[in-house]
Amino acid sequence: MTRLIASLSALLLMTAAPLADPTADYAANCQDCHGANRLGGLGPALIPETLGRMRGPDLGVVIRDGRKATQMPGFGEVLSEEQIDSLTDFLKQPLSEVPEWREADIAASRVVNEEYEAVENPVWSSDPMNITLVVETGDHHVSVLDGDTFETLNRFPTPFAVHGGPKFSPDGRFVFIMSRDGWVQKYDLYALQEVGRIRAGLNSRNIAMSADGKWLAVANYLPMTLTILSTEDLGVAAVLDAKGKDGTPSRISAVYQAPPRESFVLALKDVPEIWEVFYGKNPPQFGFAHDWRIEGPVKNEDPFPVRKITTPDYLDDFFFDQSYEYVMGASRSGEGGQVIDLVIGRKTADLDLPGMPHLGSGITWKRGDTTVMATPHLKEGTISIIDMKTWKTVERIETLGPGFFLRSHENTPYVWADVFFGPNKDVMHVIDKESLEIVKTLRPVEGATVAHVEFTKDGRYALVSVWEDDGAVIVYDAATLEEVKRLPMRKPSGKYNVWNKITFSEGTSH
Ligand code: DHE
Repeated sequence: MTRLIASLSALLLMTAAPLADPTADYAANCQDCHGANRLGGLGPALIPETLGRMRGPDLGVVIRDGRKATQMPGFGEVLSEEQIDSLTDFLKQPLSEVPEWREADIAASRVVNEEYEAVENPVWSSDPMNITLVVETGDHHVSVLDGDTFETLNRFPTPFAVHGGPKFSPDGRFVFIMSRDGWVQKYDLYALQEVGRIRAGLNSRNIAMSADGKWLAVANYLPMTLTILSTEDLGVAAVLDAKGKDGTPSRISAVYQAPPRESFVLALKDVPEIWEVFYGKNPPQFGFAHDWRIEGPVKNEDPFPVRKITTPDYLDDFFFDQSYEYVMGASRSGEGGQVIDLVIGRKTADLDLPGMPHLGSGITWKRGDTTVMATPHLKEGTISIIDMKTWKTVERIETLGPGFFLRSHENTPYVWADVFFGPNKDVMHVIDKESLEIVKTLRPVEGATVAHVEFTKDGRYALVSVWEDDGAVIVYDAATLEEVKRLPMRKPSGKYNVWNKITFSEGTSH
């Protein structure tokens, strides 16, 4: 009898808590917003390439409780803990097949803002060159700040999970913003209106603007392509497959603009090559070097000829000297790096950079009769200083932990360096550019992550992010290092001043 009762209660329990079937649970609860193929719709893509990069609460917690300030509701009442766990595991699996995402698919995704009206002049009276954008990842918005008064001129929604620096048109009027799901948004800063958006990839890394402002290149992981958009109307100009010289497909880690060369330079994740994609009318004539070649003949009608340079190692994070002849590349293994001369298409030096340098955040300045470059390390509490004539490391500055971003400005004697990782994530070091000494360590909010700095056009003020959901941008006097103002923001990440960006200030990443 007792045994019968036990079996009956077990049966009852099983009926109360249905067996987890993540495919069915996904179809019933998630696919309307996230797409039948998990590649996104109204909601973001639910694939490891995107989810693995997201900071914030665990996936299971988001499924159970929802995501604050978004349309993601909680499913804790609908799904059991077991169902949530198996759904979480299911979403962490890569897609068995990555669908095509070619010109036609990209073009079909384009959304034009029907309400957009172009204006002759800005609808505001601020200095157009001192406009500063703040990407607020807490609720996926961008705030447009007047860089003199720090008033917010507008706050507009972006696609979900913006990553990398927005790119301005050369006149500073339009800005292009990319999300990890491959959406590119065009926004008119004069009209304070979105112009439109397009999905250039399914999982993207970053974007780069051509020197003439005509083209925007989008580096993709999924699929393994470079999408080139016309900035005018977000039309698709080209989709280039990333395949190494021997045909091996590769993810594109990042694309960079090299204005004097009229080219985009690509860092590739899966092949030991650097690519240069030319968009100028007269791409350099090739044929004089030995270890690189053009894929196929360069025809005049080929708008984007590709040059593939073989490198002795996999290099996937770049920094350029101000002339854009030399590219410093960090080794994919995280140990060391190399300097490649883009003119001759060859490695010219090795870099002594252990501890995963984050070259993308590098900055340069004149020190004595040379130019130095500084880079943080993602796995070491150090900032390396490299002489750009000899490529030797001249100093390693010890910090309170590994950092992510560095910033300076031509008009300030200091470099600002965050400590993004570890117990001291709440500090910001201020370093003297001559002595290379830490002159002050700021701790504006005990326990809160403090990261990423941007300067106003004249370098007088430094804007620092308190990278928390109820965060802030703190404005510091860049000379006295005193706090001037605190602007409440939702997990502000990067900040971008129009002037510093369009003039390629040496104190900012390009
Ligand atoms: Fe970034 C810029 C790569 C993780 C915030 N990040 C960049 C750029 C690259 C890059 C190649 C330069 C693009 C540009 O601006 O055109 N980032 C990577 C990674 O490989 C890494 C380590 C792992 C990954 O997720 O792919 C990584 N990045 C992060 C984060 O976790 C950060 C802190 C939070 C987030 O938003 O995802 C982050 N990355 C940023 C920001 C910039 C950026 C804010 C722009 C900095 C700037 O000042 O220009």
